[in-house]
Amino acid sequence: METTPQPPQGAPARSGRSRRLRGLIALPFAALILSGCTVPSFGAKKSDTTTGLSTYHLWQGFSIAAAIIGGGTLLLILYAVLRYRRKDDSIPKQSQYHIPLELLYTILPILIVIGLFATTLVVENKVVAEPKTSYVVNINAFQWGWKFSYPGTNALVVGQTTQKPTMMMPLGVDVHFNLTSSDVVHGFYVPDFNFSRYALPGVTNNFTFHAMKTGTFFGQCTQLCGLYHSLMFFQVKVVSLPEYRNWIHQFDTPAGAAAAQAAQQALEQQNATHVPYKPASTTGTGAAN
Ligand SMILES: [Cu+2]
Repeated sequence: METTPQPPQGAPARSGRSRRLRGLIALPFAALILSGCTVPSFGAKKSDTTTGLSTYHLWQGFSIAAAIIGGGTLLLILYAVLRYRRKDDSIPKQSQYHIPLELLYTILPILIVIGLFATTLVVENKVVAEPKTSYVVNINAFQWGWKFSYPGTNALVVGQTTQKPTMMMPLGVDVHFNLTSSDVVHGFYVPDFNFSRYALPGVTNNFTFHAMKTGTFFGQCTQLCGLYHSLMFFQVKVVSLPEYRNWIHQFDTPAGAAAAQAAQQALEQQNATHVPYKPASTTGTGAAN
């Protein structure tokens, strides 16, 4: 009698198991790809200021540490699950009270936390440091726009609702900023600088930028501050020191002074009436735009 070869018993169960195993191994990689995780930036921006770059490097360090620790933990779990899965009713060798191992998994996490804390402290101190500098910009946020003034000079830039004012700053030097708000809480955020800070009424927030690259960088308000919050944009333009000085001196000319005065008047009018600026008007932007 002719017989057809039969698959050995248990084969479908085994192939089902290996499919599950492959799925389990693929899962972390799929999560990595689907989360849009980019290496080596891990989704962050490489900043164009010295402090922003330090923040970026800190973020990279944290991401790499998390990947190593998370990956290692996952591998250990998978190893234990697969290697010691139930095969029969016997109890596998027990290895509790292994003092060196217990010391290792107690001390190692503590060292990791100390390392992360210490590096964070170093970077935070760098970000909030206020080195002495003669370059100062006052930033004032209001509903709904930005005013940039330069103490000791006539330079003034005001951008109201529907405008995008440009804050000028020089390249390669420390620039000190005093950030205030005239009315409610606003948020001063420049993504390319990895920097965000509240603009609070009645409080002056200080910080320093040291730009490493010329260019124009986008900024916006990040606190829901009222009706026209979504239009509270600005730009940061980093230029060479001579260019910056030239720009400041423009405001000493009659035309520059008149533009600055018009900007100031338009701002006062808006602050008094809370009526958004009409883009059809010709006043309000200062000589910078
Ligand atoms: Cu705002």
